[in-house]
Amino acid sequence: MQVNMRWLEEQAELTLMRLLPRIETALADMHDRDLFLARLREHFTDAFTMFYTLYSGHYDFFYHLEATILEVASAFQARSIDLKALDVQRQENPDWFQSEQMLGAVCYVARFAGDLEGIRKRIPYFRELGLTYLHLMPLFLSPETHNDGGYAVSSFRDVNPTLGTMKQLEALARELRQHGISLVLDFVFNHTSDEHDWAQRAIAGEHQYQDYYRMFDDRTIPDSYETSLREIFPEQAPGSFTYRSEINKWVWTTFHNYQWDLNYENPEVFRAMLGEILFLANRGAEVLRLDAVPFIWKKLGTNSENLPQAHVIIRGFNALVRIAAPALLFKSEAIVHPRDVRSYIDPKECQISYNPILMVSIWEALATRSVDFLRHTMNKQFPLPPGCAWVNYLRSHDDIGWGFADEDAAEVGIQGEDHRYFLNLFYLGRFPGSFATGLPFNFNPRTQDMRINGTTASLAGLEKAYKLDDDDYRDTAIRRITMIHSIILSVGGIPLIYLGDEIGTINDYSYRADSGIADDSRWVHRPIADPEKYEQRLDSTTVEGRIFTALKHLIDLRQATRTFANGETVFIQTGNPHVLGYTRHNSMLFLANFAESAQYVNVATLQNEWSLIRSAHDLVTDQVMSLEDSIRLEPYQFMWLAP
Ligand code: OTU
Repeated sequence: MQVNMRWLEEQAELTLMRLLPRIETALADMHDRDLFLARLREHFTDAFTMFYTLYSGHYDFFYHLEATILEVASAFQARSIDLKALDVQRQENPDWFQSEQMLGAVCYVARFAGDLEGIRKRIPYFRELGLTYLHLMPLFLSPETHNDGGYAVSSFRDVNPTLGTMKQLEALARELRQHGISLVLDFVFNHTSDEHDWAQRAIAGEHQYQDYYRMFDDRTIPDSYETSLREIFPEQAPGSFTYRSEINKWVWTTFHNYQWDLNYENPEVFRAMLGEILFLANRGAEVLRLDAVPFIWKKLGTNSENLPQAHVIIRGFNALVRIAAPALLFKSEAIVHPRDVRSYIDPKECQISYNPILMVSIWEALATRSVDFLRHTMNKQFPLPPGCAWVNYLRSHDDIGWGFADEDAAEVGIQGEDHRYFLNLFYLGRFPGSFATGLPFNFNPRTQDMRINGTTASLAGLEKAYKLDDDDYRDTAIRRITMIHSIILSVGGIPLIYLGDEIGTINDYSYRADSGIADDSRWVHRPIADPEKYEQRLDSTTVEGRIFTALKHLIDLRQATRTFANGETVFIQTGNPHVLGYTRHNSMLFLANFAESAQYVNVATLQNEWSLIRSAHDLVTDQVMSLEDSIRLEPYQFMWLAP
C-alpha cells in the first residue's frame, strides 16, 4: 500500500483536468455548479488516492472513477434545498456535534413505538428528554424471520413495510430536524442479506453479481482463510463461509449464514454502496453508523479485521460525501481492541465513534469497586484528534464483550484473561458480591470466550432487587444506575442512552418463546417499551420516576453548562481507589464513588489546581461544599463541582 504521495497528487490533478470538461457538460444546467466544482477540487485528491490505491489494477479503473464522480454530481443535484442549507450550516459550524446540547438516544422502531408513525408521535417525548440525536436501528427491508434484528439488509432504498415507507422516513427526518434532532441511521455495509437483489442475481447465476460477494468453488481457499479468522457468532453461525447448493459455491459470511459479505475489491461494489450512502444522505440522515467496519476487507493469512484497506474505503466514501452531502457524518462501530477502535476516528474517516473502551471499563469498575483500571485506560485511550468525538454509552443492542487492552490491564496489575473470566461470572450473577442479572452470549468452547447480555438496570442490580424484594437493595441499584449514567453525561463527547434505560427497564425474557430469535440472547435487552412504565416516569414514588427524574436533572445541568462542550477530559488520581475523578477544561471537578459504602476524598492532596480551592458548588445537589477537609461521598454518590 506504499504510494508516492507527491506523484499521486500530480496524477490526481492531471486526472481532474481530463475529467472536468465532461463533468462540466453533464452539469451544464446546474445553478450551483460552482459550489459543486469547488468541493470537487477540494476533495478530488483524497477520492483519487483511494481509487488508485485499491483499484488501479483493474482494466476499467478510469471508467469507474468517472462514473463515480458523475454519480456524486447527480446526488448533489438531487439534494433538497433544506439539506443543501444544512450542508452550509454544518460547514460554517463544523464543531456542532461537540456542543453541550448534544444528547443521543437509540431504539428499534418496532420495539419502541411500533412503526415510524409511532416514532413521530413520540417527538414530544424526545423533546422532553432533550434529545438532539436519534438513532433508529435498521428499519430497511430485510428477511421476515432471520434478519439479525434488521442487520441483514435486503434493500437500502426500502423501509421495512411493517414500519412504514421511505417517504415517511424522509418526512420524519425533516420533522426531527425542525425540532433540533439529527436522524442517525445504520449503514450495514459489510454485508447484505441473501434476499438482496444483488444476492438473488448472484444465486441466479449472474457472474457480474457473484463478483459483488466473495465466493469460492470449493473449500480450499475458505479453509486457508479460516485458519486465521475469528468466529463472531460461534453458537448460531459457526465458521465464516456458507455453502449454497443453487450455485455450488461457498459464500463468505462473517456473521450469520444469510448475511453475505460484500466484495470491496470490486470497484463496482464501492460505487454501488456509495450510491446507497448518498441516497440515505438525501433522505435526511445526518449520521450514518458504519456497521461492523473492521470486517470490510479480507486478506489471506490475516484475521481479516482492521486491515489498512478498510480505512482507505471509508476515507474514499468520506471524501466523496464531502462533495455531495457534507452535512453527513460517519460514526464507526468497531468493537475491537482499543488501538483499532481509535484507528477509525479521524475527521477524514469517522468523525464520531462508539466508545466501547469507556463502556467496558465502567462495568469493570462496578464489578471490582475499583477505578484503577478505568482511570488508567481512560488516561491512555480517551484523547481524540480535533474535529472528532466519542459517543459515550453504557450498553447497546449488542452484547458486552470485555474488549479492553491486555497491556493497559497489565500496567495496573490485572491479568486480562483471568479478569475476563471473572467479569463474565460477575455479570452472570455467579460471583460473590455480584448484583448483576445477565445472560451468556456465544460461549466459544475452543477459546473459552463469551460475552454478556442484559439491560443497564438488570446488570446494575435492579432486577435482583426486585427478586429479593429488598428496598435497600433497590435503592442502591437506583443509585448505581444513576451514577453510571452521570459518567456518560459528563465526560467529553455525545452521551447515548438506550431508550428504556432512562426508566430502569429490566431484562425481558419473552424472546425465548419466539423461535426466530430464541437462540440470540441479545433480545433479552431489546424489550418492547411499556407505555404504563413510561407514564410512571412523572411519579417520583416509582422506580421509573426516580431514575427518570435523576437523569433528567443531569441532562438539564449538562445542557445549561458550557463546560460540557467538546471532548477535553482529564482523568485524575483521587487518592481513593473507589472514587473516579476527572476534570473538564480545568473548570469543573467530577467525583464518582463506585462502591456501595461511603468514601472520602481529600481534595487538598490532589495533584492539580483543585488542591488550592477552598469551596465548590456541587451542581447535582445544588450545595456549596467546603473543600477544606475530606469530602464524604455516600454509596454511589457523584459530584459535579464548580469552584
Ligand atoms: C454489529 O455488531 C451489529 O451491531 C450487530 O447487531 C450485528 O449483528 C452485526 O454487526 C452484524 O451486522 O459482532 O456482536 O467490531 O463487534 O460489528 C456484535 C464490530 C457484532 C462487531 C460488530 C457486531
